[in-house]
Amino acid sequence: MTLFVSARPYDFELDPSQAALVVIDMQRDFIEPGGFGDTLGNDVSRLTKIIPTTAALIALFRKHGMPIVHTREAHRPDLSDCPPAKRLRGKPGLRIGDEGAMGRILIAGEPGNQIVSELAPAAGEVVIDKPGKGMFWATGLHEMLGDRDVTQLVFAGVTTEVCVQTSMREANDRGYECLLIEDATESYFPEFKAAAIEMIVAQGGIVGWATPLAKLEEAFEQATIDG
Ligand code: C5J
Repeated sequence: MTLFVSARPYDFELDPSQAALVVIDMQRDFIEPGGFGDTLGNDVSRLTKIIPTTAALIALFRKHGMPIVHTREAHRPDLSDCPPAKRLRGKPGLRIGDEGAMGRILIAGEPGNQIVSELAPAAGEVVIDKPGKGMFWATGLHEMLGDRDVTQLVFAGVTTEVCVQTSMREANDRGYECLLIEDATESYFPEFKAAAIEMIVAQGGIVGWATPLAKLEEAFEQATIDG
């Protein structure tokens, strides 16, 4: 069955038997006050606003029994997977690995590294700890998706122009068709979100497609009506 999802730059032809949802880095470190995003001087309330849309998107995939992957930007406690070039960049109040309000910043297993409770992974859903911005670097995710015959990825999460866009570009290079749900992704900088989406859909969808959640829901409803 193919679902025709109204999207930019043109309809996305979704095959539910070959698609997975990827929810990028909806972790407390980026979204809640006191986390890494906050210590970098960002207004984290912008990111909190997409939690309901992202929850509805997750619910849609669960309802249709489709696979869901959650990622977290996470480093090992000994920081052996965090190059100094990443840890030492900028002049943040706290660096990766430092003790923050929710435990050590961006360290696997710490309270701040957990996915926000509203979007908590369910049993059987894949959770990937990624040391990079992109979801394929040092994670084994490509092989895992291959084992499940996934060829299409629907994207949500934060931040649009950093980990989401990097992951979409990596996915595009690996042959996946990628659809970004525009109201289930956010940036600390509205202009960067808008520009990232334009870059993704430009030139005939050089990286992929983009659409609001309502259009994806409509496509599922239409398929139900058509039987
Ligand atoms: C950042 C991310 N912004 N998940 N990480 O450092 O986008």
